[in-house]
Amino acid sequence: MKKTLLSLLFLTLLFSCQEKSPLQVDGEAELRIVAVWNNSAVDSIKNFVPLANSEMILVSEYGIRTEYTDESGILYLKNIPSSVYQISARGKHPLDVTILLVGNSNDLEVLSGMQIMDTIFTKPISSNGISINEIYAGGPVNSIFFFYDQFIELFNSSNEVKYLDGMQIFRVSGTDNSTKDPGDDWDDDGDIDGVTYAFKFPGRSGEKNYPFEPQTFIAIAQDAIDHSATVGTSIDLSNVDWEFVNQFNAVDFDNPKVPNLNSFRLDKTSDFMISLTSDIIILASGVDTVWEDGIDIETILDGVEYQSSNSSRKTLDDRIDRGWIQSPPKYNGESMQRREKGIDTNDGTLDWKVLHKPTPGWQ
Ligand SMILES: [Ca+2]
Ligand SMILES: [Ca+2]
Ligand SMILES: [Ca+2]
Ligand SMILES: [Ca+2]
Repeated sequence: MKKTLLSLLFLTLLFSCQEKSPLQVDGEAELRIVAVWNNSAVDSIKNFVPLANSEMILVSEYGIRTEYTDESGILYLKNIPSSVYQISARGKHPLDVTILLVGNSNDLEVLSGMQIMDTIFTKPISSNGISINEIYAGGPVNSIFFFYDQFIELFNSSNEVKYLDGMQIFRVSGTDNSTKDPGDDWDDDGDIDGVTYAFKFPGRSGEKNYPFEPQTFIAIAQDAIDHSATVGTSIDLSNVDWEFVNQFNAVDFDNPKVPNLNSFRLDKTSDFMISLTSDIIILASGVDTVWEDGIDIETILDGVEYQSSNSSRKTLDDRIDRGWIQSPPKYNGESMQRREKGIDTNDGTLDWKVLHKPTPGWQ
């Protein structure tokens, strides 16, 4: 099997070099991808075994395409358009369906006329912490510029109770000057800069007053109101777990039945309003309480960037996430969520998908 793989890799190189004349029209490339998993713990000879019926997600400038490998772990596609592809293979572990196997192939360049072979080596993914699981930013279907029904959802994918005390949620969209981008480490000192809004759960990191039960979600609303009363196509957020309330803003709505995350950026009176189509959201432990000099990377639990167009430049530091989510159009009622709850391979491009309807507190 190993030998076969080596020859596959060799063929990949060989075919990659066979670029044909530029006269050929777009869409004549062929792609043969094999997904494999490492079986060495079970069988020391057959190290890599095909992953049958696994989901294959292909992301390119043409959008996101989902296919499946066959019984031999192979996906064969003809007539695919020229582009640079990010490809993710995801499947259930053949010996334990509770384990997800994930492998990614990044920046695969496909040109017309090419026959490309690629092998994706999948690995078991364990998720054992708190992650940002859904971002609903774009607003419902409406023509009055209504987007106050935004929410962020977290998931505790561990098997233990975690505590929210002191945890922080940031919007990171600030630039210092033309050379410094949001979510980048401006001074190369191990933190990310560009904090626009800084909100936190009550208390301090290490305290244990606000439990987050294992394998559960929490939804945090911009305002915990039944927004469908204002805009019929919107959603009811009156029963969410938490809401953002900027205590320096006298008119920010405060549902007394829903506990609050307050602002700790004293110079801002805005509610936690995020861009409808492109922004960076950071979740941090709360150990670093000083946002002004940047958020220490080691305290960041999760961070994601979403962008409306793949010509936009990703600016979030790669140590937080290597990819970015392609956001749905604004005022379209669509949301962004992880493909599998809590599963974070630190590649937002492949880990997330667009939902036709938001799902606050569930998946
Ligand atoms: Ca609010
Ligand atoms: Ca409240
Ligand atoms: Ca800091
Ligand atoms: Ca959800």
